[in-house]
Amino acid sequence: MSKLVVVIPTYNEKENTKRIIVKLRRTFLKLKKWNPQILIVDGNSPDGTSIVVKTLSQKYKNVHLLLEPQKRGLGAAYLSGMKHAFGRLKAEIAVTMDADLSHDPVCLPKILNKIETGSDFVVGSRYIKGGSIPKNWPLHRKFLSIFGNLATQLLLESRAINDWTTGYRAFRKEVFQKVVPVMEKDAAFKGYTFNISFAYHTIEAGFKVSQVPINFIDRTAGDSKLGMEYLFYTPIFLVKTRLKKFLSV
Ligand SMILES: Nc1nc2c(ncn2[C@@H]2O[C@H](COP(=O)(O)OP(=O)(O)OP(=O)(O)O)[C@@H](O)[C@H]2O)c(=O)[nH]1
Ligand SMILES: [Mg+2]
Repeated sequence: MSKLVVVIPTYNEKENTKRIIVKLRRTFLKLKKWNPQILIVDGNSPDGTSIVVKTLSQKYKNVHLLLEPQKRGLGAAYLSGMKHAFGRLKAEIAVTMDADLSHDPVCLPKILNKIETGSDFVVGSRYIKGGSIPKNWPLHRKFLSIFGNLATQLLLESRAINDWTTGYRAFRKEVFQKVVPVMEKDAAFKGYTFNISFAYHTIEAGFKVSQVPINFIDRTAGDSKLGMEYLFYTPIFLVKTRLKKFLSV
C-alpha cells in the first residue's frame, strides 16, 4: 500500500485540529489502497494545539506532530511539513489541507482517485463547475479571492488550473523533488505565494495536473490568519515571475 501523508499547518487551531483529525480518520476507512497518515505542523501555537496533537499521536499511530520553534508563516510550515512527510515519514503522496475544516475531508477519495488514474498534482478547486466559495463571505473577501485568481491566471499565462491559492491539494514525491529546489532559488514562501509558486512551477515542469471541485466551508471556530502581508507579497511575486518569463523569451 502506498503511503500518503496529509500535511496540516496549524496556528491556534486547538478545537479545529481535534475535529479534523477525527474526521480524517473516519475518511481514511474508505481509502483501501492507501496507508494514510496525518502530520500536523504547528507553529508553536500559544493556545496549546500541539498538546492536543501530542496526546492524539500517543493514542493513534498514524497521527504525527512536527513542532516549529515559532510561527514562521504558511509557506515555511508547508515546506518543513512536506520535507518531513517525504523524508522521515517516507510518503509517496502528500496532501495539504487547512485545519479549520474549510477543506472537507469527504473530498479526499475523489482527489486521490485522480492520482490513482495518473495525475501528478491535483488541486481542490473552488472555481470550476461544482465548486464554490462561502455565500456569507464579505464582498471584499469574495473580490480578493476571485480577482486574485483571475489576475494570477492572466499574469502567469496559464489556464491549467482555475484556483491558484487553494490549500487543498495532492501531489507525488517527484513533484516535490523537482519543484522545491526551483522555488528555493526564488525564495517564494511568503503567504499565498507558496501555493501559487508551487502550482506554477509544477505546471511549467510539465507534470500532469488536474482539478476536483470543492465547496469551501467558512471556518466556525478559531480566527483567520489571513493578514495584510498575504496581499502585499502576492502581486510582487506575480509581477516578478511575469517579468522573468518575458525576459527569458
Ligand atoms: N504552522 C503554521 N500554520 C499556519 C500559519 N499561518 C496559518 N496557518 C494555518 O494554515 C491554515 C490556513 O490558514 P487560515 O487562517 O485558515 O487561512 P485562510 O483559510 O486563507 O483564511 P480563512 O478562510 O479566513 O480561515 C490554517 O490551518 C492555519 O492554522 C503559520 O504561520 N504557521
Ligand atoms: Mg482557513
